[in-house]
Amino acid sequence: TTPIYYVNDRPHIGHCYATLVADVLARFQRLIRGEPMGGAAFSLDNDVFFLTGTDEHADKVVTSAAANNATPQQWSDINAAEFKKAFAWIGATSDDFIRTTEPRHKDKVVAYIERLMASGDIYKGEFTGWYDVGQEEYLTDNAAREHEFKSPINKQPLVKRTEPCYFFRLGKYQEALLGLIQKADRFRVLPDSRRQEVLGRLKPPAEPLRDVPVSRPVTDDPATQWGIRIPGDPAHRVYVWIDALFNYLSVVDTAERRKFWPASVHLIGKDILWFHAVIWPALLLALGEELPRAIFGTGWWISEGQKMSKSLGNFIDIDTLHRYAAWSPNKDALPLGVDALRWFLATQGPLSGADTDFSIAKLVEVYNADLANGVGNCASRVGNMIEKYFDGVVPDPRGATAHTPAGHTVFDFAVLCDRALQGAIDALAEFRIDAALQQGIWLVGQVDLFINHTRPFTMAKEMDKVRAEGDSTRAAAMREELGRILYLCAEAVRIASLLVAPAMPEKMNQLWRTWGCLPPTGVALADLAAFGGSNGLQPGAQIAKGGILFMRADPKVPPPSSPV
Ligand code: ME8
Repeated sequence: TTPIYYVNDRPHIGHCYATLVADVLARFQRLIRGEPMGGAAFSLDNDVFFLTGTDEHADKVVTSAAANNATPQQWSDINAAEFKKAFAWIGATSDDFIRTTEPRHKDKVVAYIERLMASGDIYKGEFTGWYDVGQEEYLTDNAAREHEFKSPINKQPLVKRTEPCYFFRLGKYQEALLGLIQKADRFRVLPDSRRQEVLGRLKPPAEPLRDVPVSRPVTDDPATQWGIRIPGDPAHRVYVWIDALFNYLSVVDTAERRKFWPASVHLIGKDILWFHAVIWPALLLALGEELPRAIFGTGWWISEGQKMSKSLGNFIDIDTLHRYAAWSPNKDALPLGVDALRWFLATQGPLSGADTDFSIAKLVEVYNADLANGVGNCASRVGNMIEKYFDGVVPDPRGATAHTPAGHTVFDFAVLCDRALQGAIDALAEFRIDAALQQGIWLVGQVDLFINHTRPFTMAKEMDKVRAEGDSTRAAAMREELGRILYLCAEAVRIASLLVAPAMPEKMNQLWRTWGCLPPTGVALADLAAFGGSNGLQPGAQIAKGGILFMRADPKVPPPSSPV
């Protein structure tokens, strides 16, 4: 799952990033299971269920709707459509898109609240506290003091509020949560830095968890009337965060989809870690539901060295992303493309570490290194040599999977490909999509190294010379060796292409079509990636002349204009 996004505004790079990370993960998992084209059709037998959506009952949706002369529902409709469009453009293969204003969600939320009221985990009381209006959340007294009564996020002053209110007995679950997070088997908080962050707030000497408000009052002010009503008490509505967290369960809480719970992972940004690593699992414990297997908190994108802000003019919104993808980094007008952007975001993003700077210079650098000079160049070199020296017919390695270039150690591609595949799978177990994708680039690097050591183009020239001199036996032997080398290269590139495809599905499809090696549906990754196996490149098969995958960026071409 991804976070569900507030619809007060249009999507930006942060939203696209969170959904992209989930998409790469979903595509990888489908590929592992043998659904390489993934996401085209939703099937209930498909173990991957990828959920995204929008969080619509926020007060800031009411505010921005009013500022735009729209009702909250109209404004939500407009922006939810923008999110759907943005995610379709970025190529997200989500299986469902939940909007919290949909009856299928609202009805379930009411039922969950009723259950929690019946069990006594939700009760009525009165609340006074420091409220962060921008974040729509209360801070603890300590946290408010620590931040000098200003929002830690947007630095606006906190507001002191008192209100009758429904509470959730969070305190009751502190010990259970602490145990679960420490044990990290049924419920993992990842990466470890995020886990430590949560543990620090759960373990003594941290102040004991207080029960948390789960409602907001409803008054005559229309601004307070947006949201799901507390069952049996229409003077209160469900706090937007509680409403939102329930989306993960409400969507799959049907007879056909129940098997998808518990979620494998909630991918979130670090800003919403507390809600996901503490409040949400406590609610689930109270409901007697299983906990998600993992929460993974990513860092944030910043832009050209600074926090993104509209006033600084460095805000990377969806239109800016469109412009970057449409920009051609060379004079041949081949645009950078969505796949290159996906690659950059997925491999260079703030997945598990510090906040990461988005800069055009870095985008171009990575594009050249990994794509134009990496996968693209290697695939085209190998394809062109097979075209030139073997009329585009895949040469026969006669069972060989390894070759030792003169004066070098052996290149055993069966072993190298296996290592890359295993590396990717291991990385995915920790949700490290960046490291998983890099395995494909590493493998391409091995092929490049192999080409540099074996110099097939020089070999081809020598072969022609030997043949011209009349030594046809030697020429034939050379041709066989050349064919073996090129087969090893091509087959390794094919396997590398599988490992980068979750980030670059369009471009790798283009390669697979020209090489005639489109992965058949229903074959698991382990079989697809078996070197020289029945799903591999077949000796004797014809490969077509390929178009260019990625055209090298020309440093003389000016970068696209600044974000705003
Ligand atoms: O918090 N870099 O929604 P939201 C990376 N509705 N990721 C970013 C980012 C940035 N600069 N800015 C935002 C909410 N994000 C709630 C969530 S979930 C039950 C409810 C990502 O629209 C990040 O993952 O403010 C953040 O958590 C998410 O967008 C949601 O942003």
